[in-house]
Amino acid sequence: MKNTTSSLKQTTCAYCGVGCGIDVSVSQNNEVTISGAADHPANFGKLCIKGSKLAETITNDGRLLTPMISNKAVSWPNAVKHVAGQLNKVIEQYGPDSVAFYVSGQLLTEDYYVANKLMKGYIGTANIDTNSRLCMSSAVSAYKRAFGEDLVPNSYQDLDNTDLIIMVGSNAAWTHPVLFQRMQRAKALNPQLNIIVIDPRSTPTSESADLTLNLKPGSDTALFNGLLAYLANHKLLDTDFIGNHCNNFNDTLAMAKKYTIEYVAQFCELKQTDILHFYKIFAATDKTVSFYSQGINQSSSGVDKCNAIINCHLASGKIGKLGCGPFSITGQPNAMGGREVGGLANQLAAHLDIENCEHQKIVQTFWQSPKIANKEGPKAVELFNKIKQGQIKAVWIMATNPVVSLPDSNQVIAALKACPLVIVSDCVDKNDTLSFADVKLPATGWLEKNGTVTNSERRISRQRGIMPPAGNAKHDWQIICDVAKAMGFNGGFNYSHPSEIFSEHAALSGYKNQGKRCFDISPLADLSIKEYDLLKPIQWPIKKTNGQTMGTDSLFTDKQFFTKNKKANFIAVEAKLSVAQTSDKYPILLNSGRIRDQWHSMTRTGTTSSLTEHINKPQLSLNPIQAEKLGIKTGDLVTTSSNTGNVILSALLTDHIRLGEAFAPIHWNKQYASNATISNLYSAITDPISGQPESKQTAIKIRKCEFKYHGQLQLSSDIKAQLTPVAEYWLKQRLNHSFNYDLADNKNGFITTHWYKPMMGKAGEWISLGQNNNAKQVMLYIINNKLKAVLMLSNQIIPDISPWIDHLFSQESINLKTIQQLLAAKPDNTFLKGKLICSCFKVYQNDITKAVQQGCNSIEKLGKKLKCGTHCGSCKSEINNLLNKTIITKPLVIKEGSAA
Ligand SMILES: Nc1nc2c(c(=O)[nH]1)N[C@H]1C(S)=C(S)[C@@H](COP(=O)(O)OP(=O)(O)OC[C@H]3O[C@@H](n4cnc5c(=O)[nH]c(N)nc54)[C@H](O)[C@@H]3O)O[C@H]1N2
Ligand SMILES: Nc1nc2c(c(=O)[nH]1)N[C@H]1C(S)=C(S)[C@@H](COP(=O)(O)OP(=O)(O)OC[C@H]3O[C@@H](n4cnc5c(=O)[nH]c(N)nc54)[C@H](O)[C@@H]3O)O[C@H]1N2
Ligand code: SF4
Ligand SMILES: [Mo]
Repeated sequence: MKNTTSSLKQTTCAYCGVGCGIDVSVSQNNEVTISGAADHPANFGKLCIKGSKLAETITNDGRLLTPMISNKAVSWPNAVKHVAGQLNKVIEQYGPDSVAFYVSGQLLTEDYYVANKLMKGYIGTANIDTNSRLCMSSAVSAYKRAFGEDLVPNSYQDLDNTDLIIMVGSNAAWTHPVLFQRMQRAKALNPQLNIIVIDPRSTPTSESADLTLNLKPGSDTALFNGLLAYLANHKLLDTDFIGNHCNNFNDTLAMAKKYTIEYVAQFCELKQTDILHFYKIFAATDKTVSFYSQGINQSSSGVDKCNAIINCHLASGKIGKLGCGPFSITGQPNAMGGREVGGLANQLAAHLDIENCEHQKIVQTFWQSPKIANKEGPKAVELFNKIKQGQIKAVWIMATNPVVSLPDSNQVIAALKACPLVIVSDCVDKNDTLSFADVKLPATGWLEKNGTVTNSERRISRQRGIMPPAGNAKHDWQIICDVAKAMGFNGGFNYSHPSEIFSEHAALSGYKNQGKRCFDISPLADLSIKEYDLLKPIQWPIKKTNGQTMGTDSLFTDKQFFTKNKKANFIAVEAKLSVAQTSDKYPILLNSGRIRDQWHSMTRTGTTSSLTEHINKPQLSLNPIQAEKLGIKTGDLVTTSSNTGNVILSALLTDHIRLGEAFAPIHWNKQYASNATISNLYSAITDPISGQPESKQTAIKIRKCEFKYHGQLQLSSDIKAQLTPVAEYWLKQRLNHSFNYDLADNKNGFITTHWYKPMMGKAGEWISLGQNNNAKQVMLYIINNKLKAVLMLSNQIIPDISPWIDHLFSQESINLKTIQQLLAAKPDNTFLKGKLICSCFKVYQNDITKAVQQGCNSIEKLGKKLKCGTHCGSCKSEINNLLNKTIITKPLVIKEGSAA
């Protein structure tokens, strides 16, 4: 019988900066059902695979449910008293600069606002930085340089109304899937629309592109400087716009002049014809959006790269018009909200500047605060250096996992070990950063939290508290305010509802503004709790006209910018390659990034088998020619080392990677693997302006890693064992009915009684056949005819049959034939299906290839037959890839009257 729905509410996705609206219904027995919100303008009902599987990640298993001091549970009053007392003690003894907060684009705006207020207005220092430093800070600095304020000019509707999208350093097919699908729909409706992808790798995003430029890593500035020079040389500039609305054009062009096509071809390692093709299309297309992300931002010259792109939009007047503009896409769900409240160490609040006396006065007067920070604080990498050097003695980390995400994780660990007081607020009870926490504070998670987030197109949406907090978890804003009050700061933190914080944030944006700052949401300052609860998604800046509250979709339509003379700034930039360069010792350049179904350090997405199947291990993608020289085949374990550390990954040979390069995903960490934390390999090299780390390039060497003994242990998930593998190499994966551990070691007998522990005291038996003809030893553990564990040992890497074994764990009983198949490690043929492609409908590679052979020669036909790609669409580019092996892509279309 169906449960009657007790509530249906709209909230915003927990993951990426697209900011999709989600309708949530909770049945009377607390079953959560979700679907894309049809009326949310970010997604109009669509969700990607991560978003659509959110309900499966809602569980109290693995949640931090109570505050802990030195790993002992304590009450909230004791935890708050302890944290406040210790912070005050450190401040008293060493001054305000001895404490710091490291926060996150995954906090809500209300949480972020009070964290910033406490540090900058009450403790009185700017020692607060955020993981957005690793993500958006180069884009922020570039917008400020060009427009006078951190302003993303675009809206998603520009993607529906454009004729050219240039994807630079973005793998949106996997990282912003709902927007990518929107671009694909726009392309289907508008055959004029060209999509050009600029990325050293070929990616799922480039599968369906009209032109892909696999440039040399780090060389993007040269490509865009060359475009500026080309526009000037061919008299394709918008001279009116440049003359009337821009500063500093001549100096910028003078610097760009040397970037001839020949020079760019050599610098970027691209073909001259491809470059010319790109330049011609750009020049010929009025409506052009440049859509850029971490391939641009995460660089030691990331700010310059962003400005090189913006320069080309200014020079051609492709800005402030529908379907045009330099669109930096945000990563985290509330990266933009963090920018609004001033969560970075070099901002104040409400887009006000920290080292500007007038701005300091505005904020301090508004807050009525005892102090105001008046100089920039340390940026993320520097902040952790200061902790390591002992200048910062207490750090409070909220909603981020820096041991996994900051470069040079060994140094981050050293800093946390050296720090006398490490406080961590998180939703989960274990992650690599919590391992070093003196105090752990349980925070509410998605569906429990209540507040606002702002997406990539400046759209503020509500995340609504639909479920009660898990255990004793509290909202981040409450935890911060409780600590602030216990520190003695009574006046500024007496909020009883997040809407009060939002109102204050909105009022500050309008305070002494008079049109000087674009960020103004003051018409929302006096929303009642009810109005706040009902707030519909709205884009800032927000104005009140004739009693109507109105958002703004596109900026700069009046050609007015937020610099002193209201003109946009061209910025003269020189192309610089990454600081990290290969050498004889480290001959390969490693790139890092995301995979489709995992989110960052996997604290949520690693917990459901629906998301761990698509790519189930950390792989090092390598060019086959390179791999052959190193004697490496797909599936081999390889040790990958740089001058800062090493990891062990599974090799994947693919011609999508340039020679001399490699790619690894950022997600795996100590919770899931012995040694796969990619940030181990990256040095803490940063952009001199933004402080953003160069997280896309590091020099490595690779060698095949030969272990003498291999093992695979798969345990039924009802065996609640806390296994900490002891093998030299291990990898853990959550499947539907089991956990699977891949193991390898050089010591025989490395699988000691340790592995039998979960079974001890259980009334079952081990069945073993010794060595079978695959040189494997297989042992089964069976309780009352039900399979509970399978252990395989071999002197080679064991072929992965875990999906089949997982299926057997779900069976009521196991028969003799299956036992024999298991002991021979020979799965049913039906389980040899190749890679999972469509996670929504569980469609595997072999199903698709077979259907193509039977005549399904389009995504639509395949969708009809197998349903693949018909739900979230995140797998469409991979289906396309399988199809493309037989179908030739169509040539580029350049519109009539195109440039020379
Ligand atoms: N599935 C999934 N989606 C996510 C996230 C996630 O963890 N998982 N995280 C979210 C967050 S916080 C962010 S910031 C975004 C990031 O979104 P993206 O930036 O799209 O993702 P990345 O995979 O980090 O990197 C993008 C591309 O940059 C390319 N690149 C590397 N070096 C260069 C270069 O020198 N030049 C150019 N032009 N390209 C280069 C890489 O090859 C890669 O394909 O994703 C968001 N969405
Ligand atoms: N080499 C390399 N390094 C990178 C990148 C790269 O491309 N390459 N990308 C960088 C980028 S763009 C980013 S954004 C970072 C991401 O890196 P992180 O921010 O470190 O990664 P997450 O796993 O998202 O960590 C979020 C933590 O907050 C917890 N959490 C979630 N919601 C809440 C909440 O509401 N309250 C509290 N208190 N806790 C919460 C989660 O359980 C998790 O432990 O990684 C960066 N590092
Ligand atoms: S694109 Fe996917 S991850 Fe991003 S907000 Fe939408 S549903 Fe969530
Ligand atoms: Mo990010």
